[in-house]
Amino acid sequence: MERTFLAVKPDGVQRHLVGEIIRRYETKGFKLVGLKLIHPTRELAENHYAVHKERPFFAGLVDFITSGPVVAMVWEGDGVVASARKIIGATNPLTAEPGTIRGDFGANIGRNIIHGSDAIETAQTEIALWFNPEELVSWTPSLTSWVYE
Ligand code: DAT
Ligand code: MG
Repeated sequence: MERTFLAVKPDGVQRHLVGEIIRRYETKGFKLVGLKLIHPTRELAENHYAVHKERPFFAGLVDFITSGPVVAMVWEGDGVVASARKIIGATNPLTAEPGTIRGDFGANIGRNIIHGSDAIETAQTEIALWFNPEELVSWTPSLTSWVYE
């Protein structure tokens, strides 16, 4: 089953958006399989954003993501990678559609509240970076037959 990595960034945690964000993925019908509050090290943050290391905003991005606790999550479901990104919205909250997390709660590209993996392969890499295998839980939600045909 497809899995994605989502992280409520320090701004989302400070602004008490953790519950609201989890609610959106729960009520959508996705399954939570991993969850932890973690204050990321610089090494973890630099690894996570390695693809952006040549970009001018890289240092600021790493400073920001290491500035406080992050809620790291793994969610599972058919098509969850792309769907979770749609629920997040565009990178810049100013252009993100209303109804998306960034569109509803953000006003600045450097404070865009949540991270979501951009592809199935990226998700696998990010899950392995942020979680040990034993931290991921296999379970059967009792609502499955009401969510999936
Ligand atoms: P996304 O988080 O939508 O996948 P990304 O991978 O292109 O976006 O960039 C990672 C993060 O870097 C993004 O969430 C916010 C920050 N960022 C991206 N482009 C930026 C820019 N032009 N100026 C400042 N921060 C930027
Ligand atoms: Mg990205």
